[in-house]
Amino acid sequence: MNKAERIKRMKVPAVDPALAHRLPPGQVLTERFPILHEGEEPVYDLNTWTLRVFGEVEEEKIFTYDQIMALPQTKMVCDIHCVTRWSKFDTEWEGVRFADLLHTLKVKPTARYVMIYGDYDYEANLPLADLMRDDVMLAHAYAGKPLTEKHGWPLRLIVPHRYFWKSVKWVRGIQFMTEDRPGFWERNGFHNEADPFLEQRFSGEELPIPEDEWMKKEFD
Ligand SMILES: Nc1nc2c(c(=O)[nH]1)N[C@H]1C(S)=C(S)[C@@H](COP(=O)(O)O)O[C@H]1N2
Ligand SMILES: [Mo]
Repeated sequence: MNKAERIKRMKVPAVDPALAHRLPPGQVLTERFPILHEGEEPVYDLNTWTLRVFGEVEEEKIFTYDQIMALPQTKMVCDIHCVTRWSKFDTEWEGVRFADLLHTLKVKPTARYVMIYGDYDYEANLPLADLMRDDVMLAHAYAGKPLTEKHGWPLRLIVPHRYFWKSVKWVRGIQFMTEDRPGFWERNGFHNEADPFLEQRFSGEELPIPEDEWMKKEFD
């Protein structure tokens, strides 16, 4: 099948012209929810699950799940954009704003970058300023229900204004840093900033991601 044929066969909703400005360049809208990650899905016991905060903080902290749930809770609706070209509008999340978590910490003024660690051996880097936006949260629920295991239960990051690989699932660690350092995909040819509206997909040459790559993955 040639490329034009393949694209014609993709069952994707047409974008309402009134919403077209919300679809970044080179993206296709989907109503389903693809599942994408490297490696195995972790299995947790909430009684032993922890979130470790370390690096440029006055005091390292280990949060239990109950302590996360006791922080101020926020609901939000946002659009998400994966570098494999799917976008999904109006996704509903509930969790703790990154900024609200930060207010419980004593972050040193030297902290300018953050590494978010997720199981297993996944990490993504972001400037601290990006994480302080109102729409960045550690989510534990999606569409009114607890996150499913495949989507990152019990806790995942949501960074709507960056390609979705920065939205680390199964978050276990947050490291505040003085200097930037590339995460997993950022070391493997993907863009350090990853703004979907600027189409910041790759750091160098385009990587050969087939147009329909995400259609072959699992969906909800
Ligand atoms: N821990 C972890 N988080 C991860 C990944 C991963 O491999 N491991 N993949 C990222 C990528 S590339 C994408 S597109 C999104 C997919 O989230 P979803 O499966 O809920 O759609 O998770 C991101 N978070
Ligand atoms: Mo992705």
